[in-house]
Amino acid sequence: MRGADLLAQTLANLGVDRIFSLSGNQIMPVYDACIDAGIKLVHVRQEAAAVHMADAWGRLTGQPGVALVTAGPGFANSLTGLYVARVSESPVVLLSGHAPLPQLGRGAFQEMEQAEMASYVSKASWTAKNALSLGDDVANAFDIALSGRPGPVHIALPADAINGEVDDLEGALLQVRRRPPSAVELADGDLQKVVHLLSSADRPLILAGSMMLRGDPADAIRNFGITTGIPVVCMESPRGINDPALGAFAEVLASADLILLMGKKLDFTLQLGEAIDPDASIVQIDPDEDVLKSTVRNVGDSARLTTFKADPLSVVGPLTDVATEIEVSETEWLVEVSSAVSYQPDSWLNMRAIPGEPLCSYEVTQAVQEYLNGADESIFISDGGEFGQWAQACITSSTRIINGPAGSIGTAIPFAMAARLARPNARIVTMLGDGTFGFHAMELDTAVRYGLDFVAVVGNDSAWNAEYQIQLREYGEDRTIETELLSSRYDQVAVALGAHGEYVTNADDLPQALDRAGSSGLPACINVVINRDAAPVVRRGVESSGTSATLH
Ligand SMILES: Cc1ncc(C[n+]2csc(CCOP(=O)(O)OP(=O)(O)O)c2C)c(N)n1
Repeated sequence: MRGADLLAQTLANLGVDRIFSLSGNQIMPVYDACIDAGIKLVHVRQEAAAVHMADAWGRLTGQPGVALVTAGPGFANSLTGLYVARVSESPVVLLSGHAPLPQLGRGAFQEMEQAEMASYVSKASWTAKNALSLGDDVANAFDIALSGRPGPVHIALPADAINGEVDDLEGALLQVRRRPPSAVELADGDLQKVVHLLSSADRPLILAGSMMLRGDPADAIRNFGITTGIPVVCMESPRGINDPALGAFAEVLASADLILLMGKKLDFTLQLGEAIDPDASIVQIDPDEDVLKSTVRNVGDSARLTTFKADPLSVVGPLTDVATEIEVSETEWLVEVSSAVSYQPDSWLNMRAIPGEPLCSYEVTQAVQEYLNGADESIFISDGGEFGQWAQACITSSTRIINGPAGSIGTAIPFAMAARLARPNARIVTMLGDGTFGFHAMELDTAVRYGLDFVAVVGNDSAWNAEYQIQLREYGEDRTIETELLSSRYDQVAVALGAHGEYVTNADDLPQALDRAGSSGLPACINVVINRDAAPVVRRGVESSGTSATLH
């Protein structure tokens, strides 16, 4: 047996039944080993898509998604995926082929400092030493990906290691060691201290970061909010406090007198702390020393800041138990925060296109919402530019995936494919801009080959509108440059790849197009001709849409 067999069997023992991959001669032994290990491969059309799929798998299942790419260029293509997973706090294990160790420094084929490159966008990365180390390498990668703040881990697999002889595979598998769980909990006194701080505040607010938004942690943090009567706001958008999905949240944030950051970074999404009242107390529970240090840099080492290095995932349960002592009542503050977060301007209701004219983004979201409402289980995936902002602002679904604080466009189609594998019965809709569709449009071919159906609604405004809007706003109408696209028939691209296509130019036709797309049993692209609407800005008393000055 080979190192590749030890690797694949270890993955199987860890519960992996599927790897997202793009082939290359450096990793073909692993493909071969997957046959006997009973692991299926999903072979994509560009490496970043494999990592995006692993990322969505990680977010939806709570277990690391595994991606496998070849050395050199294959690995380099996967880096964006690692970055997105890192910033979205999603557990991923990336395996990449690598030149044989004895050839390093001698001009080997696709020789590259892969582990070093990945170190900037992953929790950990290393090059495997030999065939026998591969079992421990993979087990270690899983444990690191899942510990503390979840994230991606990379292992480079030298050709001599994956082809190296493993005499006793069973014995080697028995030797594979898992790290004992290393969650850092809070001492009883500290739990009491946090609860005391919360109960002494008049307008406390709990902010949860990406790691707390999915699966069991999401239920636990919600339960903590219900037990304490303290509003919980989940933040995962690169627009931060200006995320239109959070309504007029920025207004109430500024009047909170205590903020509890649960796995939430005090970073650009909170305007490096500027969005918080300078007199408000800040309590942060976070597993990462670096995150806590950066909070100190942003707030200053002042008496108003209390930090705890601990796992919010492990702390939230015990904190809830201690907090049952707090007297809970439906406070005015809770109502104030809830109504701010759910606020949408009335003017949106009038956003309807004249028949025959391009649709408004808002009315597209309303039809999609109706369609999602018709299913018991739904997954909504939002991606890209101004259209994506409208989608996030207006659509609710039992599960939502967005590209996260990284603000990286292009993930939607790979995310939707992985969502179908993770949730066979869910109704899956993704909304993305026409520019964004171009990143991984060819993955519709992958989706057809693997029978992964979902509905992709492409808002076609023939522009990279988010950037076009910046040009309009910052430089003027006569200084827009190179942000226009063609009004291409992306639906026909889908059909050419064996998927389902719909072309919609009229709002009345959208509901039937969604039904046809959903019941086609194929991946589907609905190409909807829309206006160049600026992203929504939600300010109470300001009854208009426009573009907020945020990152793109
Ligand atoms: C990987 C990556 N490249 C570029 C950007 C910058 N960017 C953000 S939105 C956007 C335009 C998106 O255009 P489109 O998908 O057509 O959506 P629209 O804004 O037109 O609704 C661009 C280029 C980014 N965020 N991520």
